[in-house]
Amino acid sequence: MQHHKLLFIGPVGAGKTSAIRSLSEHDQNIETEATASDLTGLRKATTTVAMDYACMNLSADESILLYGTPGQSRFRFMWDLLANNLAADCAGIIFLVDNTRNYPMQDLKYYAAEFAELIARKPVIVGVTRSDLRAEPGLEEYQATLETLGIDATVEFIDARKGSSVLPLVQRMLADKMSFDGWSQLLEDATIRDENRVLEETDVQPEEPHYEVDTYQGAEIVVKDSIVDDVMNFQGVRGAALTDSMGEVITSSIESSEMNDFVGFVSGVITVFEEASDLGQVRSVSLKSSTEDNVSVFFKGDQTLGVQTSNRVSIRTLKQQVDDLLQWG
Ligand SMILES: Nc1nc2c(ncn2[C@@H]2O[C@H](COP(=O)(O)OP(=O)(O)OP(=O)(O)O)[C@@H](O)[C@H]2O)c(=O)[nH]1
Ligand SMILES: [Mg+2]
Repeated sequence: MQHHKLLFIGPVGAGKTSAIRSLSEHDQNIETEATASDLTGLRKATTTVAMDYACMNLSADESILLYGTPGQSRFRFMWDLLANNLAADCAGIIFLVDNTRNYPMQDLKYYAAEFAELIARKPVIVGVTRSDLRAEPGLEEYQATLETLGIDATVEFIDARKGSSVLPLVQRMLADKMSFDGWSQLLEDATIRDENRVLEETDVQPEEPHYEVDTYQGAEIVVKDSIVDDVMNFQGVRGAALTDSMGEVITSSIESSEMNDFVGFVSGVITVFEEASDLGQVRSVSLKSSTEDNVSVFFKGDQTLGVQTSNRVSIRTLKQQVDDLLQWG
């Protein structure tokens, strides 16, 4: 029996689980979905915590194994396991990107960097989902970003909920590596499954979480001022300050002017840190105090977010919460 593996990667909610589900008989899949209790929950009810797996048995001697990564970076230990172990010998990567996220080009760059080693060795096809909800950015912008990343991949709009939309990507990736030639029958079957699913879904209306789709702001990241209010809602946060590239405070809920100045100062010296330490791009700096509050400073594009917390709050938890906020903009 010859197994051909494909790995689905991409950000939260891009449709990796949906795509794998759409290609297979659902009851035979392995999914590790958990209720999304964090910000992801605004966009969809569940998120993958470990991996997706499904097998397409095509003939007595050929099958396709589909592996999906979790999108959330807190589960990145699984990225490593999938990329270097379970799917290290995959025939190709299907890279899904959600067109309605705030910074899809940033998503592309982020996951391209995280899976750089595998991407360098394998063919990649990029599928952009949810373009029915927002048409911008267009395919040319993805193509241009891929070029700057040095990735030679085709990009197309797909609907990850529909097997008939996902299957052509699989076919393109694998057809010339396989002796299987029943692709048109597979496509017909997938189309019928899609239609049946639409009928089932109109029978039972699932409670979809709702969120507004903003208009596309372009590739440049701008953290919204409201992030300061959002951070203030986290447990143990005493204050937060957002500064610009010059270290000037844009907005702050921290009263102490020394602390505000300090956040601005860190944003100014971080490039020096980066060069002197040879650590590459620094994402955050945390100062832990044994008696007083802790201060964590996060860098995103040209802006810097400083957060003052009670020293009872774990810096790791705070980082995760802020990472989520910054990713969703
Ligand atoms: N409107 C629309 N919805 C889509 C499209 N593609 C996928 N979806 C929906 O988007 C959501 C994608 O969710 P998942 O498949 O769980 O995404 P995922 O990439 O596995 O996410 P994580 O496991 O959290 O990383 C589902 O609610 C799909 O129904 C599309 O093209 N258009
Ligand atoms: Mg998933």
